[in-house]
Amino acid sequence: MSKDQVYSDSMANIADFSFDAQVADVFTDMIERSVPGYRSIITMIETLTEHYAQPGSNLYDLGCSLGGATLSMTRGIAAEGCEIIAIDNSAAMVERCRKAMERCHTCAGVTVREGDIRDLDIQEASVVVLNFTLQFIPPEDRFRLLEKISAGMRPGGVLILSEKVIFEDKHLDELLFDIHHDFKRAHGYSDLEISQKRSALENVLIPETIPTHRNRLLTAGFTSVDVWFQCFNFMSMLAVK
Ligand code: GEK
Repeated sequence: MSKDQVYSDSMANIADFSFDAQVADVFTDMIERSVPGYRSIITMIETLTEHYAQPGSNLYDLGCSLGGATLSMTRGIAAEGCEIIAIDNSAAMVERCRKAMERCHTCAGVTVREGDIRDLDIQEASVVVLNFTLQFIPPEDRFRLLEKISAGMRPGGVLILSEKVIFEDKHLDELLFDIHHDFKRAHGYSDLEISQKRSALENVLIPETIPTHRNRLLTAGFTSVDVWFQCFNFMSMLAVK
């Protein structure tokens, strides 16, 4: 696995973060050292897929990056006749994700598409994964996207929504922000790397509170919504149709 050193040298100007080839080349190392609980969520997506995938249905990995969640979904499917659609709008990610799927023995039913998840047609879905992707969608587009996902889901299907979050309680918000900083330092990032990456993400990754996510999912048409995993200021929710 190539080591993430994208922000290790001092930069005069810090451009907005983008999922380009430089990021795609080190993405697995970057996300594992930056997102507390990422590996646990990826592992549990296999178990959740086994539980929720319905025969003859579609499964979607929206913002698939290199296909980490897609691979877990392929391992979890026990139902017959399922298809997986993995989509990302970064050409660099899609190219590498396609290569990973070619090397994988459980991935025959996977189609990898390059495109914007806001334009994707979603139908007959039993499992939809938004694993740290919604936070990169402009806030004004989030409700419409979730409503479209809900409308394209079968009853009893599930959306797995993982996000970085903020907290209404100011003390807790600052505490978990600092602890996340400590997590990154403990995983080998310098203070310079942490602060330069934070500046690059400032206008690109917009986190929201857990109640904001919960209320919007309920309004978008999901019937049962709650957090199933949380580690510091990173969490994952299940939203059942
Ligand atoms: C994982 N789910 O490893 N349309 C399609 N893709 C998009 C869009 C969009 N509008 N906006 C952003 N992306 C993955 C990790 S990373 C999370 C997801 C992170 C894509 C973007 O190109 C990137 O690959 C992904 O969403 C977000 O389980 O880096 O924190």
